[in-house]
Amino acid sequence: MKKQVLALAISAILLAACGKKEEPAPAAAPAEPVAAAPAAPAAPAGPVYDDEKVLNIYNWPDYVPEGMIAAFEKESGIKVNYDTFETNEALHAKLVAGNTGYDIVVPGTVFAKGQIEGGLLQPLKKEQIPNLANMDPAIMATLVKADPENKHLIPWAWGFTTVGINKTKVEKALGGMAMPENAWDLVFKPEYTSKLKSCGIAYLDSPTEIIPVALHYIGKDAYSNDPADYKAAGEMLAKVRKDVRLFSSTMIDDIAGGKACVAIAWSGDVNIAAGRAKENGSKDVIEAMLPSTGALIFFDTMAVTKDAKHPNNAMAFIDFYLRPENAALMSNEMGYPTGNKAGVAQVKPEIAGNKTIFVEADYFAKMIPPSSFTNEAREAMANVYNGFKKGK
Ligand code: SPD
Repeated sequence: MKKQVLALAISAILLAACGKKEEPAPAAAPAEPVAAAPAAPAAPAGPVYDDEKVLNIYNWPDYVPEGMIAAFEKESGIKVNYDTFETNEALHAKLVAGNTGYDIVVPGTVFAKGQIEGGLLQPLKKEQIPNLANMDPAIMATLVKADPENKHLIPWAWGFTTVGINKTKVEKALGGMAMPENAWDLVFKPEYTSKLKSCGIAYLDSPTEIIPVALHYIGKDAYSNDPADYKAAGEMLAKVRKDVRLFSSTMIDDIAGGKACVAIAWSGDVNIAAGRAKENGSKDVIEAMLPSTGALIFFDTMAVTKDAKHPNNAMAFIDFYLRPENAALMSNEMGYPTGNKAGVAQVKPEIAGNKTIFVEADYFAKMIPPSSFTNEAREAMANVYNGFKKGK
């Protein structure tokens, strides 16, 4: 309720600032259409579907609320084939190879910029996505760097790459040693990693997940294009390699199941792990950290492939996903913030109040905003990462 009052207050301020007054809506539409002005394409009366009632979606694992796909299938009569990929690199390779067979894909904006420029994604038919109006304009504005004019991408969710810990186990493994002020020390500083290796250190298994946060840790630009910076990141990482137990992109069970007590992981996945551990009867405290030097923000976005066979079904699904109640489900069940302004009002108070999901403005200001990688930077990152992983 508080949020609604706030939203009303904000729109009142905006209206006042524009010098506009709200006009009462007309009681009824005119019986006969008045001469139509050639304006924006008219929105169809309802969803438009392709003849073949199929939709192929390619998304990250553990990223869709239970029952959401089934609800869309029931309502639309469309059969959804839902596959998952674990890294942006894997999705990118498929898109570059072409003929993916997928209609909707969910790249991070860090990769999507190049995919748009390379013609791998098609513009959205916005007239078929009326619920686009529910998106937060501030969030849409952040995508413009990757997608000028917001033609191709709509956020699925956003979150941040951070340090996730099983606090109970970490405190035990550290013995009397105090927790560091900067949580990144737990995964990058030998003083800590040498102790935490006993309960398990896990890293996300992808160059573009690890190298940017390593660069940030050593004081470099997380999206640097300077080869000397990559070399320095590799040198820092080499010092902790022997302490890293596993590389994984499906970290939820690794953390919840006790294979890792500390991980470089995605915020929402750590929150899911905390819930799963509880469900399994564990009393351990699992937390997504807010490192003092900031965490790396990401946006995962829905996009339609250039050769999608079911583009209309794709638009219909996107519109369905953008309903406020569905957007709210994403945050309530998956622990990732939605960029859907209308949906935020329906998020449960305990989720809306969780600072590791909806981070507070002062921490948000410290975070590392998303950018994008050039092909050269990606190659350099892959070389450093592969050397690190092999222990060379
Ligand atoms: N449970 C899967 C969450 C997907 C997160 N995508 C992260 C992309 C970060 N670059």
